[in-house]
Amino acid sequence: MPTHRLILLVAAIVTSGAILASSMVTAPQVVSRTPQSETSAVEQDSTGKLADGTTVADQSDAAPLVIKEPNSTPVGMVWIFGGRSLMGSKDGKADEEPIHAVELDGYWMDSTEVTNAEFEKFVKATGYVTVAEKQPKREDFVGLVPDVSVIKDEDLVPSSICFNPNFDRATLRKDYPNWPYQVWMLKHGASWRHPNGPDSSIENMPDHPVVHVAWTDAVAYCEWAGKRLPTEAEWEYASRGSLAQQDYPWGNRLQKNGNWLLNVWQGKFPEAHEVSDGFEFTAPVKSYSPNPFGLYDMAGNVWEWCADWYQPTYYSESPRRNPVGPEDSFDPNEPGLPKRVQRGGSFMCSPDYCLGYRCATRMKGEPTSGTFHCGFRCVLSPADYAAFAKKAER
Ligand SMILES: [Ca+2]
Repeated sequence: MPTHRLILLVAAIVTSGAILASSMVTAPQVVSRTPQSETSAVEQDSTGKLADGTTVADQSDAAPLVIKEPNSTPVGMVWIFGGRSLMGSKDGKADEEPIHAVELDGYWMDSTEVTNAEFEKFVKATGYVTVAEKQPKREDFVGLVPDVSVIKDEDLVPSSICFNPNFDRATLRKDYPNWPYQVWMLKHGASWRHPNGPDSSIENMPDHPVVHVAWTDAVAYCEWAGKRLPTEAEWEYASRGSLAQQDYPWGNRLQKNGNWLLNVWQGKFPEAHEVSDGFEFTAPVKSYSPNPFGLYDMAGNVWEWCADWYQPTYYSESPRRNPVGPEDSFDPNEPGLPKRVQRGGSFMCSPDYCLGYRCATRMKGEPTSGTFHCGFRCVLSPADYAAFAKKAER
């Protein structure tokens, strides 16, 4: 995912017709349903045998999983019953392996991505200003780019990342690991209020997912709402909707009767955007059918921030019960830049680009960079319910 900080550098050093600076390009990454029984775990057959060959009875190393919904369902959320599921895939990049079993206690999850209307309510209540709306300082980039002096003064203005439809087609090099920097641009004045730049508005888009929110902005919203960001394991578990090892949140097909089941990119990326699903950018939430858990847009529409730091090898060491991610991050494509996990893909995803809409696909973003195709949704643990309910009375 392009980052605000690096795109500033690219803007400074890329001359017309040139490709990315070699100093930035490192080694390519090798890297509705209610449970049939509220006592049954995900992906187990009628005998209790799980997909990884173990049984429910093996879950004896800790307190019983929280499976049954302990309180009334908060408005706009759905209960994700606890259980066991296989996480990861052998069909994607190396960071999706190894496939491993995780056990999660139940939680509530927003049924949709946080919308512009919801985010506006937060901003009006708190006066919060997002990263994209603030004036960046040159010193903000010390340690993150080799030489902050190359950043142009005119780029040190409130801005965020958008697609550049006028990218230089003659010099596009998809064999470079960071080639997306060639088709993304820092747009001055772009923010959650102006998703496609200062001339755009969300006036008629209250039910679209909010975008141009950095991870830090999403966390601030969650704290205000009395909720939190999902862990990466919670996100994938919820995405799978209790369906074992399917490609997408509802099964293995992207279309039904010729109709698209999600908002993604049709056509060759980034040259041709056919928009045959009807949405060039974001779609209103609930434009497509939910997954078996009752969650909308768990594939496509906008990427969603997760709580975890990103590391490509984390699955080799992930604890089984309620994993929360590594203690710090590492992205081999951009070493030195901290990255948080993003999931679910967006309207910019296509089969020849990122396949981000697969349940198992992992993405990462620098926590203070928002983009025009990334938003978030929240979760709530039973342990936090009382505090949430108190806040909800506001
Ligand atoms: Ca679309």
